[in-house]
Amino acid sequence: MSNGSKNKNLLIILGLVVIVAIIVVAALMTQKDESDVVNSDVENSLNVGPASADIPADAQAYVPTELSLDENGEPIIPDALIDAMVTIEGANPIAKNGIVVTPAGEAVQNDAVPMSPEAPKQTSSVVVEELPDSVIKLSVSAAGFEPNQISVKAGAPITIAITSTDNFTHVFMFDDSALGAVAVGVSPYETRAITFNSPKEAGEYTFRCDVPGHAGRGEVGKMIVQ
Ligand SMILES: [Cu+2]
Repeated sequence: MSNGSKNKNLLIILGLVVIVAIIVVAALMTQKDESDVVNSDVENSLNVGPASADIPADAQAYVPTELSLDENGEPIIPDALIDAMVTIEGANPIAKNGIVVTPAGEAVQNDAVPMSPEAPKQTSSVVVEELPDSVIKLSVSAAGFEPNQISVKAGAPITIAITSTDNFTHVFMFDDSALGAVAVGVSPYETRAITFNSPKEAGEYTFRCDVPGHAGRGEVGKMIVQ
């Protein structure tokens, strides 16, 4: 082989290497851009960091329900609902970056008016024995909450289920207004649940039963955020 054709082959190989490198870099950048858009969109409105690693392993794929349609009649799926998960049917979906969102794909507001569209919503009645392991299960009766202390990771998407274990209606609520929208009401012997992002700020968040007289007789507890 002459020196000339050796050099030519070398140039061709070098050229191929450069092209492959460009393709790889371009692909990586596109991927990064897409996830950045989703993160910043949803994060900004809630100020909660990305917590995809905190999505419970036993969550299931979320099937969007309340979607609007484009001019061709195709459903418009908001970015936040693409590959979203849900821990319990009827609870709020969790976007892939770990932010709990509304069925419209907006970040849930923990300080919204309870039951408003921006608030995390409680599920309808569920069977406590059928709930995934990752769900934090609290029972409440005239004797108080059991357990009356729970620990969660800051900013993580968490699901709390409340079960009334006596003949009373009970209403689970936090004392801090920053969590004022996180509310669950249960009829006697009923279980309902709610999914929301725990506060980003570590600390102790006390909760109570909001039915008059119930907190006074000991239906109180605390959530430790770490
Ligand atoms: Cu109560």
